[in-house]
Amino acid sequence: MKIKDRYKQLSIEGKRTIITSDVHGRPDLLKRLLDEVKFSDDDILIINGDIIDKGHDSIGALQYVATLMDKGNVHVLLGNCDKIFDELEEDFLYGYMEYRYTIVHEMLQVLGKSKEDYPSQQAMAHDLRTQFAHLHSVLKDLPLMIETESYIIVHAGVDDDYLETSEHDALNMPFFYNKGHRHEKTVVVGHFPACNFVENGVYHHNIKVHPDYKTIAIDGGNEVKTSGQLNALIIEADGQVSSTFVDDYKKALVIQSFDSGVQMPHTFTYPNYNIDVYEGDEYFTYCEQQGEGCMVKTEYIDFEKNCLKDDYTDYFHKVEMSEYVSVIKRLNGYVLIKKDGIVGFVPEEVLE
Ligand SMILES: [Mn+2]
Repeated sequence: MKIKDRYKQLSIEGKRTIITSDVHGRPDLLKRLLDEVKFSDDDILIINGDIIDKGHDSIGALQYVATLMDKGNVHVLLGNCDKIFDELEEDFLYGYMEYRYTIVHEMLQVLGKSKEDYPSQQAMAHDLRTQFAHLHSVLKDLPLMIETESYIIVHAGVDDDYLETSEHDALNMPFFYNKGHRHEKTVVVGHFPACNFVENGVYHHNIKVHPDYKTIAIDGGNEVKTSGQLNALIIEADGQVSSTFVDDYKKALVIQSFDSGVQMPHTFTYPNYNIDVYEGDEYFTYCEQQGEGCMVKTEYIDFEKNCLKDDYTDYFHKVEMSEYVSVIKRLNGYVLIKKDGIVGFVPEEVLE
């Protein structure tokens, strides 16, 4: 299967168009996102793959997306995670299910069964496909790409000869944003969280528009990254582009202004977790990566493996008294927050 075997041409000219991706079992966030952008019947919505898995409600996400698709102005693309109904017999499935929460877990729960209740994996696959045919049918014939007047929309990436791109590459290509391409049209991809492409040492999950290539990465790392979010790319009827996002972190009131002054922030993201670990205390430890030094919050360090446990930024936010910020994680003496979409620390005493 190649893109040329299953793609869709769509005219969006003169229409406001919303593009999102990587909903990952969060119909609640998708609903909030559509409220946030004031999605209406006059707009076009494109969901760029990965409706299911990782989040807690893949079945709900599929059902919600199915009702949206009935509207006629909603177009859904296939993502690699949405292929799971075709992978029920695969050897890797049970191993994958050990570390990822999937729609298979949910379907088994609905049936009140566990995988051990079946005589074989084949028997389970057959039962799930029969009992949940209505869910499978939502995903079965989704296109691999949507092409508009000015955009190519695909879950992970395209080759230069884009119609010849294999299904596997269209759904799995990992670093397309940095790879570049030769297309006249702008390529919009999800799949690989945009935060992994670090610019100026800043860690954020907002949509990234490549400065040199006509590529836009829209995956906000929802359900994948500790501080992730669900993004929307908004293309106005006149072609103007903007973006917004929703997340569900709790807000906290700033009770003391804080400013750590000028900084040159460092951010380390997956898969670049190896570090050299030097001196530190219970709060921060001095570390280096390829000669670049920075202070790492000590809880983030795996001292046995000399690596980070998660994406890390050493940025400190400037905050003003009586504003609200989103709390990602409370750590020893400091809190990881999100402000204006950017992730960074503040001392714990500045928050209520
Ligand atoms: Mn994906």
